[in-house]
Amino acid sequence: MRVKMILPALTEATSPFFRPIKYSLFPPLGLATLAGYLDPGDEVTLTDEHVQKVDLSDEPDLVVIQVYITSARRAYALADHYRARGAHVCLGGLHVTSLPEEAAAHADTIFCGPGEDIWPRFLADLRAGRPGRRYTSSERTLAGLPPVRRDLIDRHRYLVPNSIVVSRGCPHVCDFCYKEAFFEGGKSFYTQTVDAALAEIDRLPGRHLYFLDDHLFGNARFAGALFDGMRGMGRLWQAAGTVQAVLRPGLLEKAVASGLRSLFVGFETVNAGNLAEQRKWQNIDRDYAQVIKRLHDNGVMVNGSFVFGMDEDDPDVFGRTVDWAVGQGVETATFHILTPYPGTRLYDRMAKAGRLLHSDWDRYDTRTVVFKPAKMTARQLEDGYWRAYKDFYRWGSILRGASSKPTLRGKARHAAYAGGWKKFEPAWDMVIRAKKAGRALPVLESILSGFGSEPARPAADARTRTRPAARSGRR
Ligand code: B12
Ligand code: SF4
Repeated sequence: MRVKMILPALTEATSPFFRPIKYSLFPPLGLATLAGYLDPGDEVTLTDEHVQKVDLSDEPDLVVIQVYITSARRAYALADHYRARGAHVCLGGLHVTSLPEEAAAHADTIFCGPGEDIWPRFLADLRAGRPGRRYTSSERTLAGLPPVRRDLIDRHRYLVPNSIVVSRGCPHVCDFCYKEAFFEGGKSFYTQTVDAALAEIDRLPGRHLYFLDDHLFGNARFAGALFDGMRGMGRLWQAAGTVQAVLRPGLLEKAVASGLRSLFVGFETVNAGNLAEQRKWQNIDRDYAQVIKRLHDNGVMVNGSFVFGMDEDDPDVFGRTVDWAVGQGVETATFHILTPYPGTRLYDRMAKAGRLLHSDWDRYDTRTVVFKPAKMTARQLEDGYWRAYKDFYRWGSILRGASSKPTLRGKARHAAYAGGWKKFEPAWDMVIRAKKAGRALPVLESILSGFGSEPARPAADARTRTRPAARSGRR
């Protein structure tokens, strides 16, 4: 069987005017996972449109497309194209799960939820000549997961080719998150066995790993055993974690001993009122400054994630957030505009209140305001979001953040890492366009390895302990 797997790109990722670095970070892990279930005799290709052109002139038997909200329009166009050419077209992923009827109009078969149970079931039905129209996941396990087909990925196109997930979902229930809708009808947080996860890590070449798990630390027993098992493997790794997980005694130390060097932390907001509104219970009353101090004391760089536009946010929120993050010595920050994804509680709440501005999914990209904010105008929110990026990454802020590091090397590394992401975008652009993203990996590895070897003891005066109510942020 000739199988074509496609991760379609949203328009801006293929635009000659937009920076492609974000889209050249990670390979399409979801599709490579599904490819593991195909037969050895199947002829399979995997195209990631963020980094490659899709050849539309071929005639595959089966087309498998992963649909995110922002790439839905493109995904449907590709699906229509291949159906017209006689292929059996499968659509799955987050957006299909949120809006199955919309997707079904463009597919022969749709898939709701994670693929590990329904995808092999569909393949068996297809080979038996009776493929269904819709498959909905209910059995949630990663037991017996075949090895991810990394051989289908052109590693050199990506800055971080070794992305990996060893769990699915998350134990929390934040209102704005995709996960409750996606995992409906079964478990919404589960892990591989520690042995299987270690075996997957062992298969990855090089040193650097990026765990894309929603909450790698979510099951403390699993995470602790995983980190113990990784000790001595010589890995350097990055991941996402929650405020709560960082504060849990012992786990962070194990992570660091196994090679953790940078953590994406979902602070989300500097207003405690917002946390309750978004049911982000796990962050309420946590000492956010203590989280950053603990990470820095352990030599871990912080990528702080913040969401703007929650109902307690007023036009001052941008300045307050940036000021707080810079003052804490946060190395990099990711800002988002609150975006109500279909299927989430937030979406239902906004829809009921008549606050949604439109359903143009292309613009549900966390950079565009798609709802009426409570305490500012949509324009103020969008302008403030862009200003936050500009203010956080201006040299003055980078140097102020760097000055919170106690040693000269620490200061230099802060400036190199923070400046490297944002200030040298034209250089990244050239590297990526020359299809040499993989060549930048050793640079990233050397910055990360230098970081861990020298825990950055915080300067006492640079950090005042703050609680979310006063001036902090999420996961
Ligand atoms: C890595 C990542 C990226 C990477 C790369 C994406 C990639 N190469 O796949 C980059 C940086 C490019 C990216 C960009 C964006 N992302 Co992103 N990203 C992720 C992240 C952290 C991990 C994805 C992943 O690899 N998961 C692991 C694999 C194994 O799971 P999976 O891909 O979901 O695949 C499984 C199932 O979905 C299913 N499945 C998927 N497709 C199909 C198809 C078929 C036929 C079948 C049977 C099953 C199936 O089976 C797979 C195995 O279980 C997720 C968070 C998350 N937990 O998903 C956010 C996430 C997907 N991103 C999100 C968003 C909003 C974006 C952006 C719009 C903006 C932004 N602010 O980041 C852009 C644009 C994306 C686009 N192209 O349209 C949202 C999506 C919301 C939505 N409803 O679509 C998420 C969920 C983050 C969040 N919590 O809000 N992202
Ligand atoms: S902690 Fe993160 S992944 Fe978990 S439900 Fe909240 S936003 Fe989603």
